[in-house]
Amino acid sequence: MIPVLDLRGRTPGVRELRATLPRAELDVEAAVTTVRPICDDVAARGADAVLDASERFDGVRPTSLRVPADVLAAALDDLDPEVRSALEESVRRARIVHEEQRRVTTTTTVAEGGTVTERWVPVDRVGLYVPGGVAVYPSSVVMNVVPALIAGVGSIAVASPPQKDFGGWPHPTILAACALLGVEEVWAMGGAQAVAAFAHGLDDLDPVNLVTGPGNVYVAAAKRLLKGLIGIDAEAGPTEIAILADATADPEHVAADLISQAEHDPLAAAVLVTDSPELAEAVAAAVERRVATTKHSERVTTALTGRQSAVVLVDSVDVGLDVVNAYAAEHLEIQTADAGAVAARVRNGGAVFVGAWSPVSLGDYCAGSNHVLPTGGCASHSSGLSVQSFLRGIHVVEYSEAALREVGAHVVTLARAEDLPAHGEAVIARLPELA
Ligand code: HSO
Ligand code: ZN
Repeated sequence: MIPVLDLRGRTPGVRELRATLPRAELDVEAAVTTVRPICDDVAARGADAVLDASERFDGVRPTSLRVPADVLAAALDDLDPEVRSALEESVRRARIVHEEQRRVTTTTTVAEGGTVTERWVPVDRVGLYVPGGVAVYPSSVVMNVVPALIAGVGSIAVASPPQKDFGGWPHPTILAACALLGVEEVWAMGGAQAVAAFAHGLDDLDPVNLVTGPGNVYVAAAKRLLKGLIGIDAEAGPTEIAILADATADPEHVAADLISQAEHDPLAAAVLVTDSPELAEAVAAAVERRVATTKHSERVTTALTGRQSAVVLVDSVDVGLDVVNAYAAEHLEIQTADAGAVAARVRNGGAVFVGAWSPVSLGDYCAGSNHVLPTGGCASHSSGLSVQSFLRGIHVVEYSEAALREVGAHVVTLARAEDLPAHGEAVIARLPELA
């Protein structure tokens, strides 16, 4: 079922691997063309434009864009107690991990009387996007809100698409998760129109400084279009799982984990990299069997048979490491002998799951790690969502007269070298002896 890519007998370099390894092709640029008029319309007509777009794309026109407080409270009251307690545990663990990401202000004395302080300042206001299309993700509320709260963001707004089956409000579990976390500002809006509303503001919605959270290609396109006016975390693409496994891996675990992420999206990518043809065969058989009975069988089959998924056969775990490092998966599992040592050699991966007992779905919900992660190979240069995503590091420079005098001549020299003499004159105005 999963296409096979046989790299045995070869040790391809990064460039070749990038060209050969399967990857979902997401045409964000084409989607930008689609969303541009929607975003412009929101900028021009505000809430009416958002409501029109909701009607068109979500098939429902919510009675108000802002979710009323009593609807939020009722969602939490009605939440299944078991789901509530699982969400609470998810929040508790995420808090433990993200608390450790707090940044402290540091002051460095560069020269006597000359200091540079780095102050970490949260953005004033964020818009958190929580998808609600193919699936609804209350867990993504946790993964966005927890780091924003710990970063100290003063104003948090959440947007999630209106659902026609729930009176035009976002999915009740999403509302309940917001209420659980103390988020009072929730908007029934999705897609590009939600990102545009966050960016431009509406009559009763203050524009935000930063939009984070995963979404479909139209959300990614709106983020690309409006980046600059707002900050963004990333242009999230379809989810990806890569598993580096050897003969010691349990094929049932490997198959279950590949399917778990394929379940997200027909475009989701599942890639098994192994030096064991026997394991590859056993996994293929287990996948076949499991797919037949899994709930979202059709979606999973499309994902696993798509050109973005593959079983990659390699000669050794070492070559396998080259492959997974070149691929830079959103999620990477290491299911090999001595998994910890192999994982330590991973350079590129949004999150790495080590050994037999750390499936990706643990990380999706309850490991304490964040599940908003770089996709599409972006793990080679970017990190997942964290407290840091909501902070800016501001350098505060304070030099005394003596400290400026000590280095002033160098400033004047460099200013002249760049043919920017007025830069030097700003120093000379203070220290005429440097003229
Ligand atoms: N695997 C997804 C996150 C998620 N899974 C939410 C289940 N719910 C992207 O990391
Ligand atoms: Zn998932």
